[in-house]
Amino acid sequence: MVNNIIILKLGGSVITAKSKPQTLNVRAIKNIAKIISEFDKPIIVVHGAGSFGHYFAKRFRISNKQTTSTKAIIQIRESMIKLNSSIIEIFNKYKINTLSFSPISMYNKKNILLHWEDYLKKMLNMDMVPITYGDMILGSKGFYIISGDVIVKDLTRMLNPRNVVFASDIDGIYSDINDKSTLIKKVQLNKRYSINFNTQKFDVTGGIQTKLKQALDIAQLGTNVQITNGLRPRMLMKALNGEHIGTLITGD
Ligand code: IP8
Repeated sequence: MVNNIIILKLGGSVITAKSKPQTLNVRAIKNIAKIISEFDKPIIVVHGAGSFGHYFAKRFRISNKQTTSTKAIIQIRESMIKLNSSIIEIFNKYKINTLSFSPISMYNKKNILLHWEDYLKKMLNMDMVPITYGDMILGSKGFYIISGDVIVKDLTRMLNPRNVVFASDIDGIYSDINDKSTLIKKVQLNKRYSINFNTQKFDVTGGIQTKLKQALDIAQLGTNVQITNGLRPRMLMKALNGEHIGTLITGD
């Protein structure tokens, strides 16, 4: 029996240099690896695509449609494998027991296969850190992009974690991204907010806007979500430990 599971989504804006194709943010990944290596609760990590997968998705004009273009599928998947391996390499240097897998093995169409609940819990019981990522997976008419944010939501439904943390390159959700005094500390379901979203260069899955939508869906499942800054290690550590920092999204 595993309790107190935490799911951490590492946004592409944290782990990659978002405006430079296929470039890692090594420093940020090292800081995060240090935090995870010292963290004492069961944790699952899901990472985004940043300037790896999104760059190629944009180049091949793949967004929310299914595709049968083998060239696009292979190129996008290859870039994600590269990104994931680089992250794992760094995590392993920090002695994290990483166990990484593509969501392609976890999903059947839109659903996570039921036996994965047992797999993941067993891994967590063995002190492993399961790591997966946004990728291209098989749908009914071809391959489609599954965002890490959607994976987090599906894992939440399956595992009922204590807390979900979305680490982004900003402190949380702002009413106006250009005015740092407008950080929204708490977002509650069924309340109205006026939010001005900016668009990011390579993000084909919708950036912070999709994140907020997925976060609201997760809150609806009864799990609190924190959107916080993954480039600020202390802030991230606090969020993982359940402190209210950044934007808290709750169902109550
Ligand atoms: O960055 C997108 O994942 P996200 C995955 O979590 C690909 O939205 C392959 C673009």
